Amino acid sequence: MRNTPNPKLELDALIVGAGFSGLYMLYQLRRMGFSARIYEAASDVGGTWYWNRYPGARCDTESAQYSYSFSDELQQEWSWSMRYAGQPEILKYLNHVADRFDLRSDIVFDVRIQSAIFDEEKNHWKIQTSQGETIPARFCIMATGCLSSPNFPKIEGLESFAGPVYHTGLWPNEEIVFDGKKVGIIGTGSSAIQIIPLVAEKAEHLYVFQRSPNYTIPAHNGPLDDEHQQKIKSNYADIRKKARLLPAGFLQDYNDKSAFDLTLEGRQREYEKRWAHGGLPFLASFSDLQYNEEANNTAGAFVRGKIREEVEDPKIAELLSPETILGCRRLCVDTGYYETFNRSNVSLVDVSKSPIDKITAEGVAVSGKSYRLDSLILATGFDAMTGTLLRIDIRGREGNTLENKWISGPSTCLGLMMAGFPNLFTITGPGSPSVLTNMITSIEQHVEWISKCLGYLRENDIGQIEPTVKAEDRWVEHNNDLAAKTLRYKCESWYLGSNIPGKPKTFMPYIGGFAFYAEKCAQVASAGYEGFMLTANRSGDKKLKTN
Ligand code: N01
Repeated sequence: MRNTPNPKLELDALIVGAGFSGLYMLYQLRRMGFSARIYEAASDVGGTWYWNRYPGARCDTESAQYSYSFSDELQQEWSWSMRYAGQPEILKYLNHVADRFDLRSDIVFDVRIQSAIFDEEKNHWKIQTSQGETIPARFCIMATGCLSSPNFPKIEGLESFAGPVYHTGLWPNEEIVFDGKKVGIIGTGSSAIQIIPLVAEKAEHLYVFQRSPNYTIPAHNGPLDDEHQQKIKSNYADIRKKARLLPAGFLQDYNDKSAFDLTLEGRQREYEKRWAHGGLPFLASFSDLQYNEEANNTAGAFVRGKIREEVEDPKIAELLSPETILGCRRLCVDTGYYETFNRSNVSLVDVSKSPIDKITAEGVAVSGKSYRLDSLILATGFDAMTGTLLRIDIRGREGNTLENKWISGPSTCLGLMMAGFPNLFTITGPGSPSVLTNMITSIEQHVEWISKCLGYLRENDIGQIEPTVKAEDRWVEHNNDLAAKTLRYKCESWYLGSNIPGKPKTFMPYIGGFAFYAEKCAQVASAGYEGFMLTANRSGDKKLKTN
């Protein structure tokens, strides 16, 4: 069943965003006969994978698992070319999904949602677009992604730079030529670690302005051969099922031993094995790496040893070596990062002790020294998890704003809904496992929970759902307690909002693991949405559409 494009008619659900979450949400709601439409600020589908098209952008979760599981036909017919897919291939996949399930006819592109205001009398959300339209919808579903508001650093003179400035999270849809250019890059997080080796191959000179070094594990990326793909495809059901029972929602080799169950040699062997395998499973080398600082130090020391082996100049190796807790900040995965610093056309500029003074028309000034540049890349991250939601003027009951509710940090029930904001859902919102898991596993779980919930409301003639303040407070407290027991709480990171000046310090993603979380969500639903207030439809309320 299709929507009418008439913006004045009340939709059952308006979905914001056409990335992995929004596309699957639309697919599910349509199947259930609801009227639903996506509004998307970009000109096409893709979400994160639409905007982050910088050279080297690549997913660091293996392709076979970083993909939808909801349609066996889809997972059987699609073949990934590489162990870790690059951004162009992931975008192609999402375009394929949109076409295969004929989703585009219910997506409005190039329109940004500016506000969502709950109308208590009419029991619907009034959602205003950048085109000046106001669309009424019973449910508003924020599929806005966790990392979709780029962070532009407040450095004096940034706007005065004469050459082009690119942010990795807003990369232009055209080839950018760095050949023969003097290029500067600010930042050394996951995005920078991916783009640096590629720009270094082209630029006359690349200056990397590093405030803090990060740990990165080699990807050892390579083509996926047919035999391996067939093996995965014939075991897909089992792989997905097992992944959902694990904390990261991702099937990998977890070691349940402590780092101190082994001798120094045994431990080194385990780390060498993991280093040779590559990628994020390095963090699963031992069960106590995220809880015991001493155990964690053994992993950090191992990686620092690798940096010293790979980087020829000991001073540069030292600067690239973090002394922090491994995995406290998001662990990075790279292809050729450390050896890039052996190139004669790459300079590492330490801005840890003395920050960038200013940016001028000619370049970047640090400690009184000027670096002349033709182009500048900002790999300075995102206002993660809350930034995009707060950019929309969201007002719930009695006109209360989300901004005001979250003034001391985000609070949600299960990362899915907020007290005072009835019928408003967030997919992978703060308080959900999201960025600490395979995003696709988490997205599918959220979409399925929300779809079932809407089905339940329709069947039972319920007009509103909203968490109680008590249930929300309990969830926030539970996550804070868990987070405080882990080492992730012990450093400045975007998980805590520390990368954005003035952002309240709260551990935003849910840290209790995907399996526990999904079980909890299922229990809540099967107990008739325990912790949520359900209000019957009033006589004048529009009935939700049925198949
Ligand atoms: O952003 P970041 P990102 N002066 O916030 C520096 C996901 N992701 O885009 O660390 C100087 O990690 C800042 O320095 P510091 C992944 O979840 C996934 O790289 O604050 N430097 C830091 O080095 C990831 O974690 C994939 O001292 C300044 C950098 O900018 C998340 O996205 C690929 C500065 C920001 O690093 C974000 O990664 C890419 C200043 N004023 C991203 N301001 C894959 O799947 C900021 N910095 C592989």
